[in-house]
Amino acid sequence: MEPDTPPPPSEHPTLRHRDRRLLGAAAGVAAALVALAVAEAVAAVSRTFQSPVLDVGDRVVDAAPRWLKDLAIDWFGTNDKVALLVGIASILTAYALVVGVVSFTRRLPLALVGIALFGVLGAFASQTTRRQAPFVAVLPSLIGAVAGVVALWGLRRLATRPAEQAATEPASERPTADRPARTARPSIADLVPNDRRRFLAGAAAMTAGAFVVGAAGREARSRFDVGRDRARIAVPGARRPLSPAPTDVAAPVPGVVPFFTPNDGFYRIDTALTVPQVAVDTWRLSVTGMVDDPFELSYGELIDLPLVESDITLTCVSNEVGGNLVGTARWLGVRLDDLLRSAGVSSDADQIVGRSVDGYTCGFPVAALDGRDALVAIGMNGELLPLEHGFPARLVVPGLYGYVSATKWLTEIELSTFARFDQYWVERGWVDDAPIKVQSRIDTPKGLATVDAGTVAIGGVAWAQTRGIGRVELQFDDGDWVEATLAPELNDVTWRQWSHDWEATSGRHTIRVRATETNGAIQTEERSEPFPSGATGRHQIVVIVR
Ligand SMILES: Nc1nc2c(c(=O)[nH]1)N[C@H]1C(S)=C(S)[C@@H](COP(=O)(O)O)O[C@H]1N2
Ligand SMILES: [Mo]
Repeated sequence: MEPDTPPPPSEHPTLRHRDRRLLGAAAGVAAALVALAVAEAVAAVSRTFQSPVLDVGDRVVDAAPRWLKDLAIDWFGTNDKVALLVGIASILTAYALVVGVVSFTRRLPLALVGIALFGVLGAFASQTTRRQAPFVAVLPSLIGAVAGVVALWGLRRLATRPAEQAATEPASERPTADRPARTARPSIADLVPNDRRRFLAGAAAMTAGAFVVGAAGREARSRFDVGRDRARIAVPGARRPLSPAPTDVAAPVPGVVPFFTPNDGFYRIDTALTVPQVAVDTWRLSVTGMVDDPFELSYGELIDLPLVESDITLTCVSNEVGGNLVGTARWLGVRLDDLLRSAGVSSDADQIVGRSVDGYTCGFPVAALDGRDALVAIGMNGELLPLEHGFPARLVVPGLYGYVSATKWLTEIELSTFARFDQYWVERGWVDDAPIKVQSRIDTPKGLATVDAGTVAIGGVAWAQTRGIGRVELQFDDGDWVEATLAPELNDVTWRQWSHDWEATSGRHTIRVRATETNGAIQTEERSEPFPSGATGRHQIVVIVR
């Protein structure tokens, strides 16, 4: 056959079904990327906007049942947020593939409705997140969806022979009695190889453009990052500074955690997918609710109040026996009782609610303000609060699990009652009064470690904030409990470190630890899950001595 001969009409190279599906899938993904990129770019326009992906992610976090959250933490640990975003990306991709295939094999309008629906979902998420977003927050989703619709429609056009071309077709293609006229509307069946090249070029250009625009949007949004603001603010001094802690509060055994947990190693637990960026110039802390004189403070006014320092061990209720969702810091802040005294708390109020800029809430008894150093903290271990730990201000209440007390990115303290208001985790079944339970942990040796026979240094931490640790004991295999050596107590709201020299004989040994509070209460051996009020049970490890 001569190369230039056009194919006979009967072999006109229409697109086979499989190819349509492939091109449709590619078009779907390209259009989805365009939609997401445009949404990111729009989200970069204003601080009040948010990436729709993150909005949807926040919704998923809030709506996920507890077993799913537990599973996510089990599988992914503190990477659970990354896992969630990867999950959302996978679902988005699958959805885009389906929409694309539908647009190339079935009805284009159906596919366009599919994209529009996705925009509506994003808009819905933006309106129902905890941080009461203004109505304009729907714009990134909606404009992104429009861009996606246009992109998919355009790609379909590129893959389809324009209708006018039908008129200029060779006579052999004109309708005859036995070959009915094609519909005037361009049909996917008309795709010719030349168009396929244009289609692929279009899809590739859209994909590349989406990455550029999306990355530029993310980059532009970073101008709202407050890390630089924070770096410019000097750490204010305390009216009541603490002297440096004595060094002997740390157990003299390598392998035990440092007494003060470094900020960058401090556990982080929150429901925020991205760290809230709170600009100090517009931030306000208000004291509201059942008080005589509600008031509001700017950041400057807050840090000008008398500041105190206090060493406090913070603990997460989700900490498993032996876990590390616990850390100690020297906090700098305003005493909450001082702050509330100036507002005049109603005698009917029994709950102090802390509200975060991201809508998170905690709540704890007014009765917890019994003289302990409950703080509106602005500093941590000699620095301003790190962004992850609640910059510009957070609550820290000694003796209560973080979820009821330690609101980060704090913006409102509301006096209320337990009857009237359930905070974030109480709505999800956790208890509303959550004192920290006594716990102890073996830090060294590590479980399943192999050690040499002879003297083995064992060490760890124990905590019972507000009651204090009076004794720590160890049990080797099924022997008698032996007392470990306690490092001096710094105060009764920090953990206490302990150590013990063990004469290890070869073989496989189980080591258990238990703590006793200064009031005589012994840590129970009864195992219970963190839900709904904190784990109980004793930490034990197995070591191999050779
Ligand atoms: N805004 C906000 N504050 C929050 C949380 C949260 O999800 N959002 N989590 C709480 C929980 S469950 C704990 S244990 C502590 C953890 O504080 P950290 O991340 O600084 O260690 O913060 C508390 N404050
Ligand atoms: Mo927590």
